[in-house]
Amino acid sequence: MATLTQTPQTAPAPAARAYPVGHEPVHNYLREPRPADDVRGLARAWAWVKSWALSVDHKRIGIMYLVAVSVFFTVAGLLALGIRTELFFVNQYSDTGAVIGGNIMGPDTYNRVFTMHGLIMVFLFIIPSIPATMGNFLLPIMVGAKDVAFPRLNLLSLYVYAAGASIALWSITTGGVDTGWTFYTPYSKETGTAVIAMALGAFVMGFSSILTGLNFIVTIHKMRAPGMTWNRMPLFLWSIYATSIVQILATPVIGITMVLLVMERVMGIGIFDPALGGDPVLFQHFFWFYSHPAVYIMILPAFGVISELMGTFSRQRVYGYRAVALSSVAIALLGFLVWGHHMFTSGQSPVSSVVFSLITFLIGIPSGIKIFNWVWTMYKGSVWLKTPMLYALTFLFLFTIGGVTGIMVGALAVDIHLHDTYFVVAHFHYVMMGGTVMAFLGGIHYWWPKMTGRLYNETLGKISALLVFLGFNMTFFIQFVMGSQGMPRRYYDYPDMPWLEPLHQASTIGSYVLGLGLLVVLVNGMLSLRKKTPRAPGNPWGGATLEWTHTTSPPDHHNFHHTPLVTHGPYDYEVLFQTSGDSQRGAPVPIVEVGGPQEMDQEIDDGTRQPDSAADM
Ligand code: HEM
Ligand SMILES: [Cu+2]
Repeated sequence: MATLTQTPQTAPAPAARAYPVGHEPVHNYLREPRPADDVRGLARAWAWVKSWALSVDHKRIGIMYLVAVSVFFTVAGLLALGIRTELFFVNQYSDTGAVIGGNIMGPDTYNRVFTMHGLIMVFLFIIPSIPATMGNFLLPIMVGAKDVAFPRLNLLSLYVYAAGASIALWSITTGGVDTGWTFYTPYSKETGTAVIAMALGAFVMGFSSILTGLNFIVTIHKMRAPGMTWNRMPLFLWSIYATSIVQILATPVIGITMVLLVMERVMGIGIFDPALGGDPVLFQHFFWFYSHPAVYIMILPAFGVISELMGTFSRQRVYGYRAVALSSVAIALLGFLVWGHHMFTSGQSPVSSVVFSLITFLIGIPSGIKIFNWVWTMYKGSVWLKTPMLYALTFLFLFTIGGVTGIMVGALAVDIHLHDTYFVVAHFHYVMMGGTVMAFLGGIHYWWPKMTGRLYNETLGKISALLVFLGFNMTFFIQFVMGSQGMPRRYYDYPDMPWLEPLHQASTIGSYVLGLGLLVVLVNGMLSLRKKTPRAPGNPWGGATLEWTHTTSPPDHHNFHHTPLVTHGPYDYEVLFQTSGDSQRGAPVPIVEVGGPQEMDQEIDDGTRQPDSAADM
């Protein structure tokens, strides 16, 4: 054939090349750097491990976090199924009061199980979830940079997180913790369980959170590509920015609180123990002064993900860009002033309770601004119901319920009744799982082709979204009902309220449906990594932010071949793409040159260029 005899003279002229000479994409971050070809066997495996474990590439660090948080999510999820299974039946008691049926674990084990569930979900999964995985992977690309400002510090954050997580997990081997994830004194001072190890684990992980926040703030301030003004930053970056502020300002407080708790236990310094002149309620102030802002560390990144999804899948400029961006910052700041709403029943002065209740209501305003803008974006655009958008819609539905019930428990008089019941459990699951986890799942599906270079199966994706939606509501909506009827949280049995049994059973069945949905997500991800799965084009959804318009899937080791020049906003779809109806949506055509070789973008966007190395990835 002619190609066999082709000579260099017949190769395309340099002007027509996709990449300028010397800038061809030789690296795919998943494959490169990799061991030299002559390294074989165990040495090769070791070299491969090292190439990941010592990598300062923000993308590889993001993937390593993704693996870690997924493992912890699975572990904590299995513990949750344990909790739900225990509550399936009311226990039966013999005449002597011994439990003779209806339970799978005793009260002490139950206390440990829900505590470990909460601690792992909060500190090991949800706080790092979106910032550490998608934040790390995408933030440098979205600002048009090669990496974060301090790549080595970024790797250090990963190791500090791993060290903290190991200390926390080690505490399980020495009996676990039974205080609830809130570590309230005086019980946390008295209990014989492994509070010290767990507190130290949380302390260490805090440094990881602080260092990551610092890195992101500096990156956003100093490394934006030419033309990437503040008003052109994707909303995901605004939300990560706001999150980072909270991480830096609030995390030291939980750190010092954990240290004080340890000192109280070890040395009896008398700060929380009234017998020594301390005050147990002071602990609650310290704890919530961090942990209410921390709920914004959990939800703000989710807001960012949802903004990206709303824009891309409505093919519409996100309405009220500035309001959406600045409301994240407003929430971050207001979030520092409401911690006392967790303490309405603690005996704090009624005046403070009223003030905390009032400020709590104010948070509803910036949150509402976001919801309205997203809904308006969909209304003005035309919604494309792909899996990520299904999760975004689920988010919108569930987070709204979570937010409104937040206002309900934020109302002083109502909360006196609902405090420490399943109503609160339902509320925070609607915001944390219905909000953050749905955004996490939506984001993972949206950026999966970018991260892995592979397309997941859309049908399986939709099935998973449906199961998760149904399972979630079945599990948790019922808990609002049970809570308002007085079912207390953190109880392993409900002998005085046998009429709740059918509701508990429905909730438990719901949790299995939810678990099944999440299993489908996992299976779908695994299947997509098989060799025969189709390769993802550079921009399968027609996104307009830099990770879609200017990088391959998966991105090159250095992200870009040229620093991009940004001449448009992140959602200027009409400037960037000509689309002619729905059928064209998957294959947008860029019409302006925004820096970097035009041909490169063209090839990436129409999917004709495949990552050179994907075949043997
Ligand atoms: C946006 C994300 C949110 C997250 C992640 C979140 C998370 C949580 C968590 C984990 C708890 C339970 C604390 C515990 O274990 O005792 C809780 C309780 C509470 N939340 Fe939220 N929340 C969010 C939003 C809101 C909003 C928007 C409001 C009000 C405007 C609110 C008001 C409350 C109140 C008053 C309580 C205490 C209820 C009680 O213990 O009696 N939350 N939230
Ligand atoms: Cu709060």
